[in-house]
Amino acid sequence: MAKTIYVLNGPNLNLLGTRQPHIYGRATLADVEKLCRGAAERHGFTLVFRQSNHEGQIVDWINEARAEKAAGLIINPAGYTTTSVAILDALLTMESPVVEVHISNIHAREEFRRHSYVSLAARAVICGFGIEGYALAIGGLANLSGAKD
Ligand code: DHK
Repeated sequence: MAKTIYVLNGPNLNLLGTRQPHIYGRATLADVEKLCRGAAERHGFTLVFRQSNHEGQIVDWINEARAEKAAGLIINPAGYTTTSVAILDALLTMESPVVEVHISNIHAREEFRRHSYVSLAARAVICGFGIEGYALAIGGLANLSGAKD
C-alpha cells in the first residue's frame, strides 16, 4: 500500500497567485497542489493536500496525520509560523518527519518572520525556492523514507 504524506497550508495561502505576487509569485494554490500531486506520484506517495485559515483546523489535521500514521508531513504554516505553540505542540507528537516550507526567503524579509516555532519540530526547513520548495520537500521525504539509518 502506498505511503501517505500530508501537505498542510496555513492562512492566506488560499490567495496565492494574487497575493503580493512580487513575493509569492503568480502560481495559485491549485498550481501548488498539482505540483505536489506530480511529485508525490513520482515518489509513490499518496497525497493529502489541504489549506486552512484556522489554527485549530490545522492542529486537527496534524493529529489526523499522526493517527493515520502518515509517512511524513510538509507544512507551510504561513502566519502561524511565528506565533503558534499549538501547531508546534501538535507537530512534536509526530513520529514521522516534518518538513517546514516557505515560498519566500523568510530570512531576507522582516525580522519577525525569522523566528519559527515550527522549526523546533522540523527535520528540515526549505525557504526561498518559490513553490518548487514543496516538490523539493516531497523529494526529501522520499529520500528519508527510503534511507536506512
Ligand atoms: C507565507 C506567509 O503567509 C508568511 O506569513 C510567512 C510564508 C512566509 C511563505 O513564504 O510561504 O512569513
